[in-house]
Parts: sequence; structure tokens; C-alpha cells
Amino acid sequence: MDRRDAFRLNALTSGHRACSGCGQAMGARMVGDLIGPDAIVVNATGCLQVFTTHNAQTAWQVPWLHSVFANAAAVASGVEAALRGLPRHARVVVQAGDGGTFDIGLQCLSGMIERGHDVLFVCYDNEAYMNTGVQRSSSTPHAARTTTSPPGRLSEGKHHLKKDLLSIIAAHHMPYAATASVAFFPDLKAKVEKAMSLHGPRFLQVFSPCPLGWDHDAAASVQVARLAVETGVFPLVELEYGAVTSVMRLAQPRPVEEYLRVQGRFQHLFADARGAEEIRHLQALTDTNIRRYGLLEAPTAWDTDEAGRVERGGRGGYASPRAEAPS
Ligand SMILES: Cc1ncc(C[n+]2csc(CCOP(=O)(O)OP(=O)(O)O)c2C)c(N)n1
Ligand code: SF4
Repeated sequence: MDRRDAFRLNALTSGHRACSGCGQAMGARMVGDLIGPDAIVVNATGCLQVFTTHNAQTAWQVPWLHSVFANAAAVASGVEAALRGLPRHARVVVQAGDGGTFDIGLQCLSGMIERGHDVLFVCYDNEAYMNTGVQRSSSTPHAARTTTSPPGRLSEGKHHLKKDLLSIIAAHHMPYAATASVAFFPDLKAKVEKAMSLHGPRFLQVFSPCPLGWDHDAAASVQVARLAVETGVFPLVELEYGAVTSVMRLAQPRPVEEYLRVQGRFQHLFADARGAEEIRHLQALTDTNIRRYGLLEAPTAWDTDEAGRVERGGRGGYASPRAEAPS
């Protein structure tokens, strides 16, 4: 009998040690159940690995292995290559935080994609090194407070911009890459199903609030994730072979200030004129996202060189799919 008919999988089951409201725990639970039992999961070092596998116990109900921080994609490449010689074919999935993806794992991820391994890489993006005490990563947004980018007399939080990882991934021209959010389950579900219907390297960046590191109420995680999408801070998009194929449109983007206000990591920006200047900067960065991906009703070309290949659709009730690329 197909195990899918027998019970609800709960790939990541209860009893783990995540903080309450952990976006990564929510995301991993959703993605794990959507992928189903025929998966082998490789987990980079990070919060998700630590809170699910404590001292000889595990919350995973699928085959799961821990790699070191840097090499999850290389380990998954080896697992996938080994499986080719076996009669029963499981699908290989990598899970990593943004530190394990944007920073220390990037070389192995690039190699895995370039060699064409049949692996889905899922990055749970909580925008800092949470497991080791909320240090900034290259995914941390500009002006956010972390323990290594503290605001003070000479600083308004992190000096640098959030790395545009999706563009780096897109440059590999792989079959599928997408952004998703724990606040938009139907969209996330469609993207996991699409990714699993394809073969070759696939990438999913799941926006995953961290109440501890972002300093917001544990009950507000979904609200924070929703605001990131509704302001345009975190666009929900899909790419196939490097070209944008769909975006979740925004009828009326909310001001970025609404997103910043609900998180302690941005509270210093509301204290003085220097902070107000940074908020204007963050709004300008968000407006660039909105223009770049054409998130408003009126479609705009994402990339003029690629305009002929860009098709725009929508999900989640924001817009109906368009058959033609914008002229
Ligand atoms: C080579 C190496 N450097 C540093 C560490 C310490 N370390 C373990 S997990 C981690 C941060 C993980 O951050 P991220 O990938 O963003 O995952 P999160 O904990 O935020 O989910 C660090 C720095 C390590 N294990 N190995
Ligand atoms: S520190 Fe953040 S990412 Fe880690 S378990 Fe807690 S809420 Fe989740």
C-alpha cells in the first residue's frame, strides 16, 4: 500500500525544540509533508538541524542526515549519484539556513547546480545565523540589528545590502527556482509540487521569520511574513532556466514602515532622523524590487534583454495568469 494513503506523514513531527513561532519549523513541516515519504533529506548545520535532532533523538520521520555547515549540497550530490544505481528511486532534498546557503554553502550549491544533480535545495531564509546567536549573514537586510551589527552612535545596524541570491541562482539557468513564504501556503504548495514534478537541480528560498532573532511576538510570525510580501520586501516569484515565469502581484503595496515597525531588529530606525533616512532607503530598495519584478498590476519587463522570454502570471488571487509576455 502507498504510505501516503496510510497516514498523514508529519515528516517533521512534534516534540522538537524550536522556539514557539519559529518560521523555519513551520516551513520545514509544510515542505516535508508536501514532498512526502520518498525523500532523503540532507540538513546543513543550523537551527533546523539542532532543534530537530537533540542528543540521539529525532523529530524526522523520513530518512535524514546531517552534513557539516558548508557542504550540504555536496553531500546531497553524492547521495543522488549513489541512488542512480539502486532500483528504488527516492528524491533528494537539501535543507539549509541562509548562512548555509548564501554564505558558507554557496560554493557547494553552485557546483551541485552546475553538475545538474537531481536535487531540490530548500533555503529557510531567516536572515541571520540564528543557531549561534543571531550574527549577521549576507542575507541580513540593510539596517537590521544583529549581535554583530548593533546599532549605536556610529551605526544604524547592518551596513551592507541583503545579497541578491536569486539572481546568482538564476545565472545557473537551472530548471526551476522560486521564492516562497510560510504566510502563503497555497503558493508554497504549488511551488513545492512544481519543483517535485521536475528533474535536475531546483531551488526554493522560503521566507521564515525568527521571533528570537527578529525580536517579534511568537504569535506574529505569519503576520510578519505576510507583510514582507505585501510591502514588496520579499517578492514571490518563479524562474525557469533563468527567466522569470510568474510573480505574485500586489494590488496596493503597503509602506515598508509597516513591516519594520513590528520587529525589534528595526526599532532603532524609529528613534531619530538618521533612522528615518534609513527607512526611506529601505523603501527605495523595496520600490526597486517592485519595479524589477513588475509586482504591480501594470506589468513591466524584469530584464530588458530577457523581456521576450518573460511570461508573467500570478497565484494566490493577486492576478490571473497572462498568456503573453509584456511588450
Ligand atoms: C565551518 C563552520 N563554521 C561555523 C560553524 C558554527 N555554526 C553552526 S550553525 C551556524 C549558523 C547557521 O546559520 P544559518 O545557516 O543561517 O541557519 P539558522 O541557524 O539561522 O537556521 C554557525 C555559524 C560551523 N558549524 N562550521
Ligand atoms: S532561534 Fe529562530 S530559527 Fe532558531 S529555533 Fe528559534 S525561532 Fe527558530
